[in-house]
Amino acid sequence: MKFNTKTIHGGQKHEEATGSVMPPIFQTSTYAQSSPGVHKGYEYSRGENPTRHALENAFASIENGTHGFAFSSGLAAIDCVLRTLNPGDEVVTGDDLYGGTYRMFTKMFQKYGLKFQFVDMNEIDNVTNAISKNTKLIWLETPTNPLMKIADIEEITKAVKSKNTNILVAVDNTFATPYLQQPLTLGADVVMHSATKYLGGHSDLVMGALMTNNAELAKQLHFIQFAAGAIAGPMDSFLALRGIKTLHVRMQRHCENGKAVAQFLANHEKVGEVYYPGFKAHPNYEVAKKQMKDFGGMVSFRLKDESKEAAFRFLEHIKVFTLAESLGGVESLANHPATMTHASIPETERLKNGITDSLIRLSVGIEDEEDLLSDLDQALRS
Ligand code: P1T
Repeated sequence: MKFNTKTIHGGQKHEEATGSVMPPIFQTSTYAQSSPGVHKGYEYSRGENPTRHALENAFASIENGTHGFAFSSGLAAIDCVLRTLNPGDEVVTGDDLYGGTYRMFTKMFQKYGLKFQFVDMNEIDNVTNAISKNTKLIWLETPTNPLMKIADIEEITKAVKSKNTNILVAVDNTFATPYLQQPLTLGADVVMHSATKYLGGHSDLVMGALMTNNAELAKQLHFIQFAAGAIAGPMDSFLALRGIKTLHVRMQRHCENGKAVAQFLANHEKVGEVYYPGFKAHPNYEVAKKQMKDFGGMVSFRLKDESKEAAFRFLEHIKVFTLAESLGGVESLANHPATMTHASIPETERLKNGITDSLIRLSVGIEDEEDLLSDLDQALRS
């Protein structure tokens, strides 16, 4: 199956009892047994639930994986991958990450003896030079949140595996989605999503996903999902499955509108730097072009007036865009990373990496381009 067909049919089958085209919402915690241990494959919904199972099959299919797992949030999915490690193990990751991921690495797992190195993934040598005999995991986010840096998944994976085939490469594919890039096909071992974002697509659920084609790793992830318990519920699983079925058409429009917004901002007299991997001037444009089908719907920028007041004035005047955390829904959102999504990063780290008060991040939705551009223009002139 090709990708657009997969989003609708991949890993899916009609429900057997009635032919129901969509899986029913099996809103149950438990399942009747005829004798102790004798059941129909389902014992307790933390372990298995048919609606979640249908979604997990779809998750696996769209990322070209053999196994998919649905969690109660994106962070719960990241937590699951990190729990495969042991005290003393090391992780090499990027210097621009979602604030919650950074917080989990530094505030949750560091105290259990994991060590994290944050490097600029632009240069593959930065990654390989950070590898020690204790390195067990490379955590890539590409494009990064919020500075839209691009890491070369295929080349980094090759370089890492040539040093040590046992090091796992994980990719947070939230910003790109499998419509734009498929990390497992590029050699990665596991893909993670905040399915809260583009996979769900409608800002109506919080969910995480893991996909892999490594059967041994899948066994570990499944055990942790069951034993730690951060599973996605049946209703949310149904919503996410419905969302995935339109991923390709939504992404196409997100990309078109993202391009229009990026170009509009780049030509606007009030706007300074624009961060968008589809610009030839982007430092990783060539990698983005090679690795991604298009450039997505996320755009970050700075105002020429770099004061916090100017950024806040813009964000208080947008009308079609909504000022809110999150991204990837059909509606356009704007975010101030320094005070919202990335506030958990210590100020000195934030500033060193470029998350200043003048930085604004847009999640460009699928509304009419004209309405989006005129809204931005009036807010920029406010
Ligand atoms: O919010 P949650 O579903 O737990 O996912 C966490 C997460 C992980 N990875 C990336 C790249 C993310 O962007 C996120 C969540 N991000 C936001 C809420 C945000 O507005 O950036």
